[in-house]
Amino acid sequence: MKLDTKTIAGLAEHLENCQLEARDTLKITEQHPELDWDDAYAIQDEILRRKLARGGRLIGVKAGLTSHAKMKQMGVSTPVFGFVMEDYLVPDGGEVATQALIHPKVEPELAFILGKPLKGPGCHVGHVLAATDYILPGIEVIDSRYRDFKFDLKSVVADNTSAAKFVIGGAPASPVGIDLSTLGVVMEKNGEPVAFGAGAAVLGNPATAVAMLANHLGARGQEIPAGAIILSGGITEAIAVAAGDTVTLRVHGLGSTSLRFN
Ligand code: OOG
Ligand code: MG
Repeated sequence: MKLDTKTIAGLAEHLENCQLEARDTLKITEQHPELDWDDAYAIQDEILRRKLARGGRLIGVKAGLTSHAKMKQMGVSTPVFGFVMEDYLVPDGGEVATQALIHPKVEPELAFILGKPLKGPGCHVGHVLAATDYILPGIEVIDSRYRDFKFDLKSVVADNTSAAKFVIGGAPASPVGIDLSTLGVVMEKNGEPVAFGAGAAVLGNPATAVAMLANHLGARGQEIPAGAIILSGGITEAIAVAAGDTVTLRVHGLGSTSLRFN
């Protein structure tokens, strides 16, 4: 750790206020170039602590930058991990208030819902499939608090990996017996297909991203509890949206989920 507790608390407060007030900020590494990975996750943890202290409920975790399309779009090279709160979840077919966001983008993802807890280290795809109750289509709405969505990995980790809103829905299915690599996804904006892919875009198999997430948390003494929702990461690059847009994600054999920006 390079930053002291007071600086970490101050940066967490700043980033969370940007989220709550829908205003952007400069990358925090500009002011604190010495910031390391532990500092970045400590800032993220402090944002979570603030939300829990106000009565917020943690309902899941997310992996991000798990596909080459996303890494290329953002100019980075390793996955990152974050959390999602109950008030990030939009009902299937529901509305998102665009005014409460800075510059939202949508990503097609697979959501894993755990029936059993998952704990690293040593977690692999087999453990993930055995612990997963069902998978579902999920659309993540990301909204980096950084100006023009420009960041480096440590800044985006501190900003809880741009997490803002998400929707899940469709037809739940056990992942056992489904080839997650060839599972096809189509994301539509206002009825037009705008992004296509298959599960393999995410580290060869989205369950690998979930295993990495469990190992990341395990290294920090945490487990992913039963019932948690896990977003495994965008399969394609993220698509910008504006008020008036409707976005639908169709996943082969798993139905569809959608949301609308008002
Ligand atoms: C970081 C979060 C990326 C994903 O699924 O790849 C992410 C960002 O691109 O703002 O959630
Ligand atoms: Mg995502």
